[in-house]
Amino acid sequence: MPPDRSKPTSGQMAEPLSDLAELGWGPFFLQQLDADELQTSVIGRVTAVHRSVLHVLGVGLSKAIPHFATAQGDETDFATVGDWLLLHPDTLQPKRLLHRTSLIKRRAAGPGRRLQLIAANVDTLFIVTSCNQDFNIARLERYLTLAREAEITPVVVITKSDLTDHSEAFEQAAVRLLPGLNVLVLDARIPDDVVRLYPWCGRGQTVAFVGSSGVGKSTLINTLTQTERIVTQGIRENDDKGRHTTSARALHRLPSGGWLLDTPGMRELQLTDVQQGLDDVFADIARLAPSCRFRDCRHDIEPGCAVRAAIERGELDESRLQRWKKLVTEETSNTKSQAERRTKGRATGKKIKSAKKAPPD
Ligand SMILES: Nc1nc2c(ncn2[C@@H]2O[C@H](COP(=O)(O)OP(=O)(O)OP(=O)(O)O)[C@@H](O)[C@H]2O)c(=O)[nH]1
Ligand SMILES: [Mg+2]
Ligand SMILES: [Zn+2]
Repeated sequence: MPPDRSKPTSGQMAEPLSDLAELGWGPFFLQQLDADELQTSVIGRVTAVHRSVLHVLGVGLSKAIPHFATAQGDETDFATVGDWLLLHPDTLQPKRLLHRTSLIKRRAAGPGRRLQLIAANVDTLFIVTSCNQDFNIARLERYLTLAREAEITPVVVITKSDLTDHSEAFEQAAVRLLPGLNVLVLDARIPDDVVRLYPWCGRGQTVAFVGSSGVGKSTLINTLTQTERIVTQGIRENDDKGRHTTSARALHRLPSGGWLLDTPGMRELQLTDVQQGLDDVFADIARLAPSCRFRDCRHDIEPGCAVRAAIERGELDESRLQRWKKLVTEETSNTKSQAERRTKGRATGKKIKSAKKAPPD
């Protein structure tokens, strides 16, 4: 019997698949296996992360396995939702974590500000905003920076086109942000509009949605899946104190054959180690900066500043420079606290063993 695709299923209870390509497997992952591994491993994708277990899905495989971590220099690398794992064929214990096409990470709140992995191998990030007060260039640039850094294709979705007579103005403002950026303006409640997301949601494609509260993420997802179920509500789990928390991160099957990343915590994403993302999204400023007279030029009042000169020539907006500075400040302070943590971790001799016991969230 073919699987029922009318409803998104959580990774937790999903049926095993008949073909790894349905899960997003492809040459990028295949080429990481040597002939021996290919013969002696079971391949699985992490479709849900729970407090005490990972759920993996594969060909004829749907199973809860222990959390898995490997050492990466000074850092511990935990398998996260979306990751591909090689499992031992008999015990189904994880053996190896495959390199990722993309990785979304964030900084934990509180002291130490630990690095948390949110999801791996996401193909498309739908950055959702709407044709009203929520539309904010700075916020879009911030999300674009995250997408670029994570190496995920961004698609800007501007909802509530029905509430304005000037939807082209919103579209034009977004299109200008990155060369070749895909921008969709639509009414999130209308299936004929939302089919425009389908090219990114096909077989084996993994997608995620980000955007402020109320912009229409759940509406888009409901229209995409054509069910009333709000799939963006996390799976409820008991925490240590017996309270309910929505801590699980999971991939849900979409009717179009893709996988939807469902995770709390996408909203509070901070900019950490996003130098490359910033250089991509602010390529105009990144290109000019090396021509400044001083290497550490802050593009403020320094003489011989190429960035200020471009502003004076009318080639660059002062407001864009200010937005860039704000993001650079955020990224610098977050990245610095990570470096401090790393040094501290080394000093106390924390090893992979102890890290292995702790789940990644
Ligand atoms: N007119 C109109 N209303 C919309 C559109 N998209 C969403 N809405 C409405 O906007 C409200 C908020 O939409 P949600 O889908 O719940 O927003 P969300 O992004 O999921 O918000 P959070 O879950 O809080 O992050 C709902 O009342 C929707 O019906 C649209 O394209 N046009
Ligand atoms: Mg919602
Ligand atoms: Zn300068």
